[in-house]
Amino acid sequence: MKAALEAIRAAAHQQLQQAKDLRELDDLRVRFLGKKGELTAILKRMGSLSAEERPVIGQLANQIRESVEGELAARTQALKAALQAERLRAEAIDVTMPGTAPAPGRQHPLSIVLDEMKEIFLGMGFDVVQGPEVETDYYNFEALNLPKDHPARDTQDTFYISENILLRTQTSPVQIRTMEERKPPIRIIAPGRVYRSDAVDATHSPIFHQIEGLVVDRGITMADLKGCLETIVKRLYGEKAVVRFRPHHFPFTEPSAEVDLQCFACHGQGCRICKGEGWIEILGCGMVHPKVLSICGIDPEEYSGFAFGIGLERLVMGRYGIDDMRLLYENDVRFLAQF
Ligand code: 2NM
Repeated sequence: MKAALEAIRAAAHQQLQQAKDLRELDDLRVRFLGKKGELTAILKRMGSLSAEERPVIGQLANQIRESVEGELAARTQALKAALQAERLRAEAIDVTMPGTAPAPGRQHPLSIVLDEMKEIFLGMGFDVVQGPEVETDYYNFEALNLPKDHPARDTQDTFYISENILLRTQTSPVQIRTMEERKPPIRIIAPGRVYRSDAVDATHSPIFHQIEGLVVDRGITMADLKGCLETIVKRLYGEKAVVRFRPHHFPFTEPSAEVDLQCFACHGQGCRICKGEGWIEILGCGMVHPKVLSICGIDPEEYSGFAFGIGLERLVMGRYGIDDMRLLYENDVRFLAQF
């Protein structure tokens, strides 16, 4: 019996050392220490022993049980530690690896040029004002001296929401609202989105941007208009920029003019960029019509003013050599990343 017990001790020791995982260890625990295990089987046969042998074998059996239990606990501990170490190794994060940098966003070319324009006008004492994009017929047309049958009112050009509500076709309604609210002197620009029912092509979009300006005070003349606009064009295009004022007609200004920039590529000779004209139209302007001033509650006998409107898209396209307006709205990052 003693030999059988020693054999169990040796077998248990050898197999515990060889066990490769926790399941194998548990199988060994059942096999050696369990109720139907090998050690229990031997202890059951103790009844057959003599009174002298019984305590000796009993003590040895207990010793072996304790030693197997101890070794089992130690091996379990060791295997758990190895498993944990392996998991930590597998899940380890190398904090010294370079991160994936998020691509920084960039300013849209329309915003770059608009910000530059605002900076120029703020420096000349203008306020930047905003107004609604959904307007009434009154502010978009009526107050601007556009008679009911004027072609610019045609539904082909204007997005109507109802008979009297529409998407503004220029930012002039902002200037009407400002003249109603403020007393002269007024010096404002109204930049913003405007809407016209145009088909999309390389030079047209139903949504585009305008910067309109307005100056109202005592004694404002056409000379103020010319000086102000020449200054702005030179700030934008450089001191060498050459401009000309060409008579035009707008219902809301009298007299009215369009301003052309001499083509920087051919200096007025005519080339592909200016389509053979030698000049590129950049803005419309004029002295605010006395009727418009009256409508806004400003006495045209006491005050006069000038106004102008610049298309932002055309400015941006000229600046960066962009030949298709659609590029400005498609938001293709390969395009936008270039500015
Ligand atoms: C332009 C051209 C000429 C203009 C006029 C006014 C207002 F409200 F004062 F009457 N605002 N903007 C104006 C004048 C706009 O855009 C090409």
